[in-house]
Amino acid sequence: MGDKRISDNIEQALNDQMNNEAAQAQAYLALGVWAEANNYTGIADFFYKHSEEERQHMFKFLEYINTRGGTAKIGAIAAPADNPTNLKECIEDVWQHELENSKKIYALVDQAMAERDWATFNFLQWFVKEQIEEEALIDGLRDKFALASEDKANNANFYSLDRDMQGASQEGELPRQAEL
Ligand code: OFO
Repeated sequence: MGDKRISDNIEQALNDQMNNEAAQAQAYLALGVWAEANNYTGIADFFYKHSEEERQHMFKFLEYINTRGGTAKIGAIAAPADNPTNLKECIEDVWQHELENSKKIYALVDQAMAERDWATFNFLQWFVKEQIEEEALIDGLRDKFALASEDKANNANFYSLDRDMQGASQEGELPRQAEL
């Protein structure tokens, strides 16, 4: 990979974030298991897929560190937090995970800028954009949960109605003409 073109500090910070992304993957995996055990199979599927995305993020850091002549160091991953007690807590946990991860990415951007390491600064822009998308994704999940459970009495039906409307035809059906 040639001479090292990142500072020791940036290499360390990128490695820390690589392991944070691995921890994110584990956290989503654990929540997927919890959701499946509680019969939320759709949510489990969503979390399992998202765990894979976080693992890909981990690989992006790994590849970048090595490409710049540094060394990716695979560290220990802390065990995921205790299981949530209910779905609301589960979704709020995920929301906090994403907000925290965004902060870590921004701190890395600050560090790259302070060191005038423009290659790393540029590499990190992908993650800045990705966190905007992930926050929007999880915030959308929070909205769906609120619509399905909290906003109004008996509103689970509104959630189903909303899902039905997604992709619904714009063509109205005319009433059958009475057969003469
Ligand atoms: Fe790695 O994107 Fe979420 O946290």
